[in-house]
Amino acid sequence: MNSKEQKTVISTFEKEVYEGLTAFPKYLSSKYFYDEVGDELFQQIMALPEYYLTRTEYEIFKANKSEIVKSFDTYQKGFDLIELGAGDGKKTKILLQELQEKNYNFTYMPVDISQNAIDGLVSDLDKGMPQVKTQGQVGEYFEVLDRLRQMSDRKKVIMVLGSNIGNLLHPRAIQFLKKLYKAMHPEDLVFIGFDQKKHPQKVLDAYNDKTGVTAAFNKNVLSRINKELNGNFDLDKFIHWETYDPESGTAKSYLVSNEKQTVDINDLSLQVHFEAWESIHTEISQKYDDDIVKWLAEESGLEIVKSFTDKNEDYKNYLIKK
Ligand code: AVJ
Repeated sequence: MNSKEQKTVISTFEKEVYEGLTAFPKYLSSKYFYDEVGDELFQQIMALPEYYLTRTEYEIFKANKSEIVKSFDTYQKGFDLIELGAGDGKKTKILLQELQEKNYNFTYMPVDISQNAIDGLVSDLDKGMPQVKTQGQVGEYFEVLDRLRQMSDRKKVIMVLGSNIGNLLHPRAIQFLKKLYKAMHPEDLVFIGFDQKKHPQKVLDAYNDKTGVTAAFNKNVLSRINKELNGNFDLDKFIHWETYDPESGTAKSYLVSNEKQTVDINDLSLQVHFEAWESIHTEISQKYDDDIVKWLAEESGLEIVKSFTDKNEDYKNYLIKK
């Protein structure tokens, strides 16, 4: 093999798929669930009766919108409202509407890695809420935060909704919060959602819906490997399996091979062998309580100011300062 002729750029996806499927035990990152198909499946998940997270955060915003936006800008001097991983903005619109009605001076800055997602959200807001100043930001979270810190001295309120932090185990969550800390001026705030520990069955049901949408979402990483790396996974030979450990608060998703099989991934020149019932770990969805969130914040140099929750305390949004 001539290395000069083989000078192909290896993408992060290729590298991580190779690493994860040659490791023992096997794993793949949940960030690869999200392509056009995956985004659509996640929209369906958010509408599932079992998936309480989105609905509950929406209810918390509706019930507390006035107090929430007051806590963003106590001195009414104006601020930038930055949302990391903005999605379709349905929940955020409640807060934007409230800020608008109460005449707060703010600019909404949704941040996403996908130009497409940002374009869609910005044009939707320009139509539906033309009075709200919106500046979409495309890029990696921390690259954008860096850019913003250099750009303006305005106060920042950084939102991370949907319990997105739950995809990180505690050490990586602390790394993430430390990076937020570094991007913050002393008066800046973080407004962040953490899904709470609850009846273990309710957690399991949220990630194992009857209609199989979550299973399809989980298997979408295999579809992507088939499409993008020329693989031949047979999706019917893997089952979606969810576990929840009430002690650690960690929900985990797996794809389990239901027979001994070999899969080819041509673009990686890789053959992957599966024993019968061997697993691929694909996602963690961490659940929290006040003590854990307090510990994560303290480890990162941050401090909880207050929190907002629903009547079952299924989900909490924390206002956090430096
Ligand atoms: C978007 C990461 C918060 O873990 O609850 C939903 C993703 N995975 N169903 C979550 C997800 C399966 C979701 N987060």
